[in-house]
Amino acid sequence: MATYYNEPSRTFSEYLLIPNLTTKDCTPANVSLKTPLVKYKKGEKPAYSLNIPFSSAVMQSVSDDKMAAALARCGGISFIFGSQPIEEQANMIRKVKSYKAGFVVSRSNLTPDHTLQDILNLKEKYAHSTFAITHDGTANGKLLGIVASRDYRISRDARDKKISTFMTPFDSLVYGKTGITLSEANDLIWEHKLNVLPIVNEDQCLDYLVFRKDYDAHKEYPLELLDANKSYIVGAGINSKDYKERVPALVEAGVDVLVIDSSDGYTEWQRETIEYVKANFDVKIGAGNVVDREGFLYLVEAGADFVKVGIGGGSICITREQKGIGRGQASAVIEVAAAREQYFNETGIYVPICSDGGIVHDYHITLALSMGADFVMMGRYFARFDESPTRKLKVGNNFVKEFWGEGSNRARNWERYDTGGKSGLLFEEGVDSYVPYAGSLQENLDKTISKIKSTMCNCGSKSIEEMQRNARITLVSATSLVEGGAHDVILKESSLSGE
Ligand code: RVP
Repeated sequence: MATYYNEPSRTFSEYLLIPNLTTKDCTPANVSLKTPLVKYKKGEKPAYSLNIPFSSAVMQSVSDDKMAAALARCGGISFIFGSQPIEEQANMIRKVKSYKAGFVVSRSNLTPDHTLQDILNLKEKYAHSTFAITHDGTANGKLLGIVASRDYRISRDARDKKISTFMTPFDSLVYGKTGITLSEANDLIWEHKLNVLPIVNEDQCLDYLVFRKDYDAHKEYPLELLDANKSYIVGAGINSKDYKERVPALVEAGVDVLVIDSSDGYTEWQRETIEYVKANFDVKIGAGNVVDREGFLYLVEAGADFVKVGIGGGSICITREQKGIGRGQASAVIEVAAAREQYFNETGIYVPICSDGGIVHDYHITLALSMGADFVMMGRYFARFDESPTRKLKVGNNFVKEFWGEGSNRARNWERYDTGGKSGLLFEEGVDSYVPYAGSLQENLDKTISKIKSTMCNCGSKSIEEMQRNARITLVSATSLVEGGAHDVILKESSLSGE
């Protein structure tokens, strides 16, 4: 006979937090959102932590290199989508790693024999205005000069004028030596009123460029998520089919953390994938998605460094309608968090869990964290921003961004939904949609984070761990939900336009 769960499974909207005593030192400025990303032993520190509990979804319409750099700069992590050719995904990883806070691998390079026209072509293609001139035109060749906009006059100079005749030659350049710190580089920039400082090694080969504007930006992002080399930390999605080819390429490109991206992770395919990665590479790997204790323990015993929770709750996901599998996101997180707690008590190993999908309001994030999630993964939330990879369009009077599911025909990410057997699936599990355009990532993150911190203060908690320990969470009835919004008033126009 089938097993029945007599309690209905629930979503975040069915719960509220009850405030605890707020002590005077419990202010948003004193709240830390630092959270573990990968498993660790009691008393030790995790190899990777996030400075904000946010990750962006493993989706074509959400997480490319641009999103990954922008989110790492704010303290979170992106998992670059795996539903693309291996080399393209590896290239995205390389791009993120080369963003290196403050130190940039030069992206526009030419030789002295190139011409002004070549400069103009590159300028149009990449919108860069500083060009490194190296002996072989590569980013790490011997540095022979720099060309900036002030070195030529588009109105007067012939397009075939050789770069060697108008570049600032190496002998006239102020440069830093490899190993210089960012603040020393900045001192040189200020002393000599430079816009860019090349960093060269003892053979005069170019290592990096340090731009004045990047140094300023670096100071503005105190939560940046960096590795030991001061490059951004980046994740990547993999599947349980081509991992033997994909993982080596991603590791070679410098990926920090992998995640097996699947709508149902409680499978032998995932166990084999984790075991292969653990046996062959020194790279962290998360797995999922699961919605119960059994699925969690299975993946943890296989070696997963974190576990992703959630089936069918994603905004573009129709898995529940199509296949009838899934569970309310809140119930799934609550059960998996309890299993994690028990596992920790028994083994002393803490395995972070990620609540994936179904975040609609900012307070859902706070609830997910209170219920035991260490971080959340979001698709729709990030898809709305300038930094997401999709087109911004005007529909009617509103700007929107495109957003499609990995299980939609458009993404064709059948590996994510494959349950073995024939390749290619017969039905979709996701839709193609628009989301309202919301501006820049940072602006929106700042607002969301202020709300989370403010709620945590209401609940008397200065860290996510304290919140998980102290939170008091109540179910709400359907009628009290109505009471929670504006009600029994006639709203003015200005209030109607808010989100
Ligand atoms: P949301 O944040 O609600 O937009 O959900 C994003 C999540 O939805 C993803 O991280 C993934 O788990 C899931 N997803 C992605 N594509 C699809 C689909 O096509 N069904 N679902």
